[in-house]
Amino acid sequence: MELTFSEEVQEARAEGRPLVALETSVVAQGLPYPQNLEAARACEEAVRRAGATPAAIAVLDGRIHVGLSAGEMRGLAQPGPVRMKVGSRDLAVAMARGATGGTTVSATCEVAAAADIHVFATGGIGGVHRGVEEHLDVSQDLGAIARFPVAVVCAGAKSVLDIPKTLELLETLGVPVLGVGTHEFPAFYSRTSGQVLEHAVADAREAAAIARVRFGRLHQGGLLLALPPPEETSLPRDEVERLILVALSGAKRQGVRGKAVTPFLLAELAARSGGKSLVANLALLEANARFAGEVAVAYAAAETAQ
Ligand code: PSU
Ligand code: MN
Repeated sequence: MELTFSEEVQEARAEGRPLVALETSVVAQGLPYPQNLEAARACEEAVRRAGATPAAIAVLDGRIHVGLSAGEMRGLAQPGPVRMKVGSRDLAVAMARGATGGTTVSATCEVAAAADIHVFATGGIGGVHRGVEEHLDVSQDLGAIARFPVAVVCAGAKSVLDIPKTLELLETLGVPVLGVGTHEFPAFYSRTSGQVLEHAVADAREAAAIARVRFGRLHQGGLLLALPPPEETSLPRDEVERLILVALSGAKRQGVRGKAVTPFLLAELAARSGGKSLVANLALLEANARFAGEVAVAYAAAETAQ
């Protein structure tokens, strides 16, 4: 894969220092300006404080970038020309047409693996949407996580999705889902979902050790590290559920379909929660980035030890 590395990422690679991939669909589609830019910067800083190097991934003018300069990130975040939402299946179109866009979890996993980056921080993954029996909407994120050897740190999945079915499909695809300090799968804004996980890890070291075995010794695909969102800014489940029901009925009424569904629901939730969902979202993104940084450091240390 043809990749364009930022100077910072290039140096980290040359010195064998730990890297953390970051997605940018959250910047281009998931959050409003200027919170999207603040979130991107906070995530990059959190990764650095943990001792790793951030590698935000995006497609700029048809080239796949691994690591963005401050100006490039601002360009993606600022309102202006429509930015493409680039999933794995959109990569070829975006490149051939010289397009610019933010990469989703699926494309970010694929690019990270090609860049030999094995840890990736996002907010929440895509998954099986509610009402799947009618519209068959299942995010390509799940297949990509299964396929590419990347540990994806997330705050679980938003309950705009069907969380039990999402977990079932992850099992079908053979993706380990590890709770971080908990046996309960988190629901993004809320710390609980009612879904119990078989396996939990206590800390970044334990997570990195499992990732090492899976990628280095077994040559298997990705895994999910589910970190509950920070307590202070998390929202009660019933409050989120009420907002989601309104957002979902809005999507149905307006006939929103395909890749437009997730950005539509996210914007509706932000608008209807009076900013509380945004505060929660920023806090969990940063927490995930910090933990991913710690995992990347531990992963690199385990490599040296082997
Ligand atoms: N979930 C969130 N915030 C997000 C996304 C998902 O809580 O910003 C973004 C991610 O980039 C994810 C993508 O990979 O949406 C999934 O889109 P879809 O459901 O269309 O596959
Ligand atoms: Mn979809």
